[in-house]
Amino acid sequence: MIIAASIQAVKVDFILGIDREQSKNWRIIGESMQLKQSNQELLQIEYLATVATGQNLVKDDGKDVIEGLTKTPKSLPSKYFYDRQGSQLFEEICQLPEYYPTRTETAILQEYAPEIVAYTGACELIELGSGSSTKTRLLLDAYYQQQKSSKYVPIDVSETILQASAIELQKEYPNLPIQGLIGTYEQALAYYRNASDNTRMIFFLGSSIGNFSAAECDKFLEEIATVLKAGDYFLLGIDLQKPAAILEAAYNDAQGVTAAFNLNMLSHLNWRFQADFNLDLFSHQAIYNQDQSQIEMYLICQKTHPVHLKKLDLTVNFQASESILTEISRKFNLETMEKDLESQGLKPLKVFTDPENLFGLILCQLSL
Ligand code: AVI
Repeated sequence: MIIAASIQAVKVDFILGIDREQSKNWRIIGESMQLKQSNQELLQIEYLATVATGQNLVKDDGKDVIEGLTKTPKSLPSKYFYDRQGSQLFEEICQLPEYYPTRTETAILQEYAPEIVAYTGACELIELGSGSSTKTRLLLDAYYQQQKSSKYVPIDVSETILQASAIELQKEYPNLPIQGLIGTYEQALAYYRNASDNTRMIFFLGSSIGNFSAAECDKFLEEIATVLKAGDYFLLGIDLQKPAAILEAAYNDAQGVTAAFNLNMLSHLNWRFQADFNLDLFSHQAIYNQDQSQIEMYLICQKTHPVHLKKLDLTVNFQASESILTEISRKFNLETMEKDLESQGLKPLKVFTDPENLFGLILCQLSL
């Protein structure tokens, strides 16, 4: 959903259950935080909030949980994977032998980052869903070496990860201005609607776009095209269609990290909404839906029982074998995605892939 209200960066006191105590290395300056003893001109962390309400949209009121758990079949929004533990588990998933997307995209960036710089020239780099910014370093290195980056803007909902990676990055790239923004993609895009004279490249890596439904994906690309000005760039990472066996192995790893990641969503709901999910009564399942070209992750209930979510004043009855859909991860066809981008005015300039065509990176430019 795209937020119509205008967005500005403001200080808020509580996000995702993490309180300001954890930010004792930070001091509040006006509407943002800057790291003590850091080069204060160069590193800044801000929270995105709606101007109209002053409300932070990362910390929502759980309406989406009520909606998902009271309909048939049940589902939960995948954003609830990412509390502190969930973000940590996702970092572990990225290192798994079966989970090829991260290392394949990294290899593509290793090989082609200098070519991407050659296409775009100097620009402001805006990363949606930056996480620990690991792969980003390959791009930053290439831009930095050629003195082509004017600024790096990592955007993530996780305050802890954003702070930690921004501090690290500032040490590694001491002359690079970094403006970390804590918030959702929607907030970030609304914030970036303001025109800027600088050339910008928004990048969205890791095939996170695969976690959007087809309709959300169209809306997202439309919004990207609205936010950019003619001549700006968009770099998109997408996981490509491939045999079900490879995909199902990637989402059912032998060490059970993906299972822990999926189940952690219930722990997250437990602390956030004072719920009493018993994790032993649910199991992880990931299947490839060939017709929809998407991995579907479920939590399967093992025994009929009620669950109470105190903060939401909600009791939900679960039947044995009943499933909760927690995530879709769509797998794309490169040509179809190029057409979709083009139809939004985002003209594909170059497609980068690996030798096995597992993963693709598409560099686009908003039509002049
Ligand atoms: C974040 N996103 C792109 C991951 C994916 O592959 O869809 C999330 C994930 N879920 C299970 N493993 C990884």
